Amino acid sequence: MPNYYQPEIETASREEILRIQNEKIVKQVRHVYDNVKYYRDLMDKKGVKPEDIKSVDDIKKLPFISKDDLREAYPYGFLGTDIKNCVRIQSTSGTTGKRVVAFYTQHDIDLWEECCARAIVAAGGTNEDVCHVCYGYGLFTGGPGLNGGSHKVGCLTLPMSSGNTERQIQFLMDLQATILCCTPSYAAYIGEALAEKGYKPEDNKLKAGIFGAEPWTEEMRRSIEKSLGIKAYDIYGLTETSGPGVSFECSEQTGMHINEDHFYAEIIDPDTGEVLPEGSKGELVFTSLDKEAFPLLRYRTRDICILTRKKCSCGRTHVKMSKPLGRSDDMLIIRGVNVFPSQIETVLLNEGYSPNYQITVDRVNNTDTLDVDVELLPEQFSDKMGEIQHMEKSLEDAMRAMLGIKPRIHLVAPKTVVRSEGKAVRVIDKRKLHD
Ligand code: DLL
Repeated sequence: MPNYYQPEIETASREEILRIQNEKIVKQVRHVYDNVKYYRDLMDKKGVKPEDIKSVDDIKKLPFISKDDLREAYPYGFLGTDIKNCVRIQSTSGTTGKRVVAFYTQHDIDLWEECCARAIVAAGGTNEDVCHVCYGYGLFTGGPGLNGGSHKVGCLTLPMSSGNTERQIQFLMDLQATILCCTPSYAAYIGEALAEKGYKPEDNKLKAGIFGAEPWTEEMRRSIEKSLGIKAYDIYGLTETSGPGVSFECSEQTGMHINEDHFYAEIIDPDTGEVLPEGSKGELVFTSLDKEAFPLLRYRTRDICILTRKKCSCGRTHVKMSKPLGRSDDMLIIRGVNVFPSQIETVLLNEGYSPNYQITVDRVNNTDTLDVDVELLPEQFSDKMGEIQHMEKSLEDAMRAMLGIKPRIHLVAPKTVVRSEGKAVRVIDKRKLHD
């Protein structure tokens, strides 16, 4: 039986969703125009007035905004309300340049937490669950978002934050956690650490995991589901739009329902800005529909996705987005070939290797190099040089078939690739250092 947190809106007819969106967009655009000078200037420059926006169909008339705009307006330039109405800030995990700082009123926090509650209920959560949250707490939105959603559902919430895997495992087992929330790379690590302690997947009480904040493949999903004995659900979001919960997976596990009563999604051609029809692959753009403190109109996420309104067996009617298929800005171009780290991960898992790897890109004598350190599983480990070389070669061939170029593979001993407790840093691009 499908479960909903807010059944009325989650299963509303398309006409009803559109009616809500049309009503909200008019107010949201007026709110932004009246309160956010930075965006008002952009609208004026484009010659668009708030009264030109009568429905979501008119959104395409509005100017885009990007991370660069947010950086330029840092810290208060996009604030949509008086600071005295704000109760919280969160910030991006970015390590380069100025961080994005997002503001929240209590109304904004309530809506955000409701979105996360929808995700938890879609994963089977009820007030009988013990929800172990080991996304980072603090400025990062993962911990606070899922923590708030878990409270709203009425789960017993373990606000673990990230790190200290020993302690994570002790609480997870002792308190018999049933839902695990963290990045997929950390979930894989927890699975591995449990196995090392001699636990089998059936020894824990977990039934579901809610994993997001970084790209992960279907192969990675299957591997986590197996190691923890759970069903693994994807969750998506970004600080700019409030945090996790912009979209979430349901029992069908074929994409994430976007909470369309709060966010309007478009897919555009990243080069021309042209809005693409449903089913096309392109850059995801979000418009908030009812935010007070940090409303963003036509925010370019840089995430490459596909949207679909195909009927979903879970009964939800909100549009679904594919897993992000990469980013328009972190796609690697190596010797002219576009390479997504997720393609490398897919090959590794298909070939029976672990999801612990590190990609290094460099430029030597004006030629790009691609090196991948791949950790061997204990049972693959061998001290025979010939065997290792043979495995490296066959993995290189499998990579070439997928990527179109051949990386250098280095099989390394178990436990030598650094584990991440938050978002995994999969790629080191040394070319940037030479530029
Ligand atoms: O990562 C919010 C979040 C926390 C989402 C916990 C899910 C769970 P930022 O740090 O601002 O916010 O990073 C946002 O992370 O534009 C995507 O590129 C990527 N991302 C987020 N969720 C997913 C996902 C949080 N499920 C950026 N799959 C986004 C792939 C994801 N990429």
